[in-house]
Amino acid sequence: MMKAIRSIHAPDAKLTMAHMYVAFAALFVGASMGLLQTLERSGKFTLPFGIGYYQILTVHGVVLGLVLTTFFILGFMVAVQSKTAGKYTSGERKWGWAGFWMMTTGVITTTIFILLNEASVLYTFYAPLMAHPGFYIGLTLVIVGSWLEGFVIFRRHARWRKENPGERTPLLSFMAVITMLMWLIATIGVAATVLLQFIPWSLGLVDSIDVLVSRTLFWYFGHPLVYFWLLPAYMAWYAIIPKIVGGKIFSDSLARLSFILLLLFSIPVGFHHQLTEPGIDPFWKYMQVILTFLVVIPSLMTAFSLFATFEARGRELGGKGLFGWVKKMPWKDVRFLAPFIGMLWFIPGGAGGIINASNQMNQVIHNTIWVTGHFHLTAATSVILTFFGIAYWLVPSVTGRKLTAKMNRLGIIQTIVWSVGMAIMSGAMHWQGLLGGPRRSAYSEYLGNADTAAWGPYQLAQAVGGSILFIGMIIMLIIFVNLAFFAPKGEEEFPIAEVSEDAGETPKVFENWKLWIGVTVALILFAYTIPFIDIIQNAPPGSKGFRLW
Ligand code: HAS
Repeated sequence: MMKAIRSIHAPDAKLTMAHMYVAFAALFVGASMGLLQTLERSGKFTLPFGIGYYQILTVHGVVLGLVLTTFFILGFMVAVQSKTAGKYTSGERKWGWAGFWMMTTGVITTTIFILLNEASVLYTFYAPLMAHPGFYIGLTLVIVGSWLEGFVIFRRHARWRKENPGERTPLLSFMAVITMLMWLIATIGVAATVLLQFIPWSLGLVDSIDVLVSRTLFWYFGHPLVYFWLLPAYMAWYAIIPKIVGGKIFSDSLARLSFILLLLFSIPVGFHHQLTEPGIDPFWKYMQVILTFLVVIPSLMTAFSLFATFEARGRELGGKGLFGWVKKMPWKDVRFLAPFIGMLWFIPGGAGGIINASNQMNQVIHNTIWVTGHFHLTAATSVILTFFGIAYWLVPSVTGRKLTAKMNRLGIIQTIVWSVGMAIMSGAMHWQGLLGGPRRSAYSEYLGNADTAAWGPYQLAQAVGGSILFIGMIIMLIIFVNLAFFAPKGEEEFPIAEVSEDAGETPKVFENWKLWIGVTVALILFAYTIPFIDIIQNAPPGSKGFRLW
């Protein structure tokens, strides 16, 4: 029998895998709820045992949007940092575990109150809906736990710099720092609203809440939240996929620059989720829309850089003509196929984002199920297919097992099933949204009305797509369990690409953290200070709220 050879230090691998177990358990719970939602909305199915639609929608959003993503990302960061910067000290690892357990305790606490139907407030927990204090306290634990892990990532990077003075830091380690920095700065907003507004209010210490302040603080966090999901996918696209296709990173500088731009511009743009809200000066909405369009630039840079990598490699292998290189890509390797299909879906997904950000068009799609269609393409396809693509090699690589040809084949089937399911579901959501179909609405309470009957076919299509996605989720779980526990022992590559010889020197300024954090803070202060003072000074009387418990 082959010996198990782990690609990273064994105790670091255990910490990584602990995150992966929670992430994939979350996938099971969350995606099952998703199926139930589409079935309920089709009008052909009634939820059993008095379970409410908004209850399962809350489980779905919290467990997939906050738990699966955060745990997967932190597990991936822990592994990447250990691989590229070197193993952690036992002290660092202890803090990592402390963060992990704090997050896990938070998840359990939050889940209990959602399951008790005392926190059916959806993942955005908009006031004046009031959940049980346990829901908010659980979320706080998740955030503080993630901060601890973030500091471990920072410390390992800083230690590498001390150990290698004057050298360019490993690209993936640098990217992990940006990702966690963005998370840290963004979560200050949600921590502020939860600690200063929601917890005192739900405990009855104060009797009302300022709704606009809470929504503004939430979206200050909410937009960078989606980039926190995206950046790890970009890490794989920039620095891992080139190795899988046998090529090189097109440019180290370009990759670092696009991560810095994402850090700068992804936080001061939260108002683009609040374009229809009264109480925010239109001038500041306009400013934040401009900043939103600036954040599109690094994504376009990413698209061009990836094209360049693929094309250069394809031509090296003899691909001729404009698209001859496409044929030379390793289509039968799921480590490439899954993230590549994710990239393809990001083209319409990103275009949808640009539509959303355009003020006039936002008036058409806001609060319609178009938005749900948008984030199922971006988050639930581009990002998640890339996460699956990472899991196919990461899990066996850190556990000392092999990605077998059989699991590779199953992964290819998974990618196709997921894409077909999502094309049907998300396509129907976009279409129904354009016709004015509302998001977050139950058939039993709204969609079943006589005047909404015309939406029936779209809702049915969503149920068909949702059922196909459910099958995709089950296939993914089979692969995960196989790779984590049953795949043959051996050695699986942890693919990290080298930078092309043709790429220029990376300017030192990219590693000047004081500068980039300073500019980030300045931009946030510019985009938020005046409108925030305005919101507080002109606030209407606080809302008493609707207690759900
Ligand atoms: Fe978004 C709402 C604007 C990107 C997620 N978004 C949401 C919500 C979520 C979400 C979850 O301005 C709902 C929140 C809620 O519950 O209310 N979004 C944008 C913009 C972008 C964008 C401008 N969103 C994302 C990403 C997400 C995500 C990424 C998750 C991961 N979004 C909005 C707005 C709203 C919104 C408004 C509020 C709507 C409302 O009114 O409620 C941009 O960042 C998109 C830029 C992307 C591109 C695409 C680049 C393409 C690439 C792939 C290249 C492909 C290759 C392969 C190389 C410009 C990088 C090619 C090979 C071949 C052979 C062809």
